[in-house]
Amino acid sequence: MFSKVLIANRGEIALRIIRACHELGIEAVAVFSEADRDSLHVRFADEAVCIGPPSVAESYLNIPRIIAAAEITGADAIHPGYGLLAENAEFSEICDASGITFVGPTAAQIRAMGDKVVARETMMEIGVPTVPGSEKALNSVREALRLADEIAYPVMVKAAAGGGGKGMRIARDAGELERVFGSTRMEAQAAFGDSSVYLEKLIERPRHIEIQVFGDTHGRVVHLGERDCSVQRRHQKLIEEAPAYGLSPELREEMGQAAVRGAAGIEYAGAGTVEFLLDPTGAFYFIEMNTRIQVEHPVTEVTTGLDLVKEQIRVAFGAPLSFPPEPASHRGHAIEFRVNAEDPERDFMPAPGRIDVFHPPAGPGIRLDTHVYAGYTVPRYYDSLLAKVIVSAATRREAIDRARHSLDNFVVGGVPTTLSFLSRILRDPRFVKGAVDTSLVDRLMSEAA
Ligand code: MV4
Repeated sequence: MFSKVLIANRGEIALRIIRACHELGIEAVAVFSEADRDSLHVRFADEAVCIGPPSVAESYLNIPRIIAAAEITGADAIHPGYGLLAENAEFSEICDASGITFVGPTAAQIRAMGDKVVARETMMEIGVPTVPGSEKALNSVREALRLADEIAYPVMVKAAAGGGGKGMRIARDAGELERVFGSTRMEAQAAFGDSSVYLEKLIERPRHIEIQVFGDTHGRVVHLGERDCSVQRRHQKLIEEAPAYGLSPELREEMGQAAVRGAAGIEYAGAGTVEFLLDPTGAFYFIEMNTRIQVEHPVTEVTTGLDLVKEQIRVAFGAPLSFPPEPASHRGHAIEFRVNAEDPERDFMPAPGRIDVFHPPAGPGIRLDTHVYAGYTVPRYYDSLLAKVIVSAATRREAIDRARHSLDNFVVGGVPTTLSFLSRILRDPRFVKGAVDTSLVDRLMSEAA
């Protein structure tokens, strides 16, 4: 096994990875910016290296500094966590060239899934259902108009380099498509330095269902079930759960097998997530594949009993998957709530500052992934995630009850948080019934509090 792993991240996920290293008997090296000196990931690591000023560009995205930190401390591998450098193909390549194992996919796999047109093409070839639309990037408005007539309006214009909701627009008729085509192209050029766009049929009122997949370097690929991440606001997930409510065992298995085909088709090793849109008729379509550990991985850990971060490290070392060849067994229901330092009264504006009181919930069926403590100051330079509360119980109904008590008894003083908004969702009859789709949060927001 590796003897030392560097964690190129911060916050709760850095702590999560440090714990996984320690359980595997591996020393953990933290890197930190000048704004993170007092962070727990620095305190809990075996060694810590300051890599620069607060801005991410100068610290957590500063590849030469991170590689230097790994070389100075003699780390065998780098775990990127999520966000930051996790899906940066160049970083994966540079780790390789430096003789450091990147805990994640190859640069080629990151590139193939990062370009959404290539990802679509790849999945179509493998036989994974994709949304009706482009087979390649569109070269002109005329081409777009012709294709839209073929698949029928409404359609979506999406940036090939986009993803996660960035760089996409709806067109309900030809006039709108003519306008939207040019603006999406310009926006894509400005945001990603790549103006390629493609077309998809608009799937209305979809659920966001994603499948956790895992591969090893010995040719085995499995899926570990699905997560429903439909409760989102402006493409920020607020609540994620496993299993997805109301899926038939047949549909669940069909989606799982499609995801495995996709991952196996690109010889994927490590943790990955295949995202699907599930329409109200029960048809599902591939939209994206994420080649990293995700924020919401704990709900899958809780329902399968597996440790996905330890598994990532083992697989990166070259070990075969540690779990038996039978399909993963699942127990009960898990729901994750993201608690952010944001003000729901002010359009969810990030609200950094000093946390003077911090009383998180605890007890049976409650897991807390956090880097926050009383006296901690949330820096203004990074995302505003304070904690993930993961509740579990035998049934969805009991998990919801447990969540209500947990969130109501979670006291955070000093900064506004999204706790009250999460509580509101938990009491919404549509959520409780399991009638979740991607429009729930907007409808809740437009209704009086
Ligand atoms: C779509 C769609 C409808 N039709 N594509 C948003 C994030 C990105 N991963 C893909 N997204 C969407 N793609 C087609 N062809 C609707 C969304 C979408 C969405 C998807 C999942 C969860 C929440 C969402 C909220 C708005 C739009």
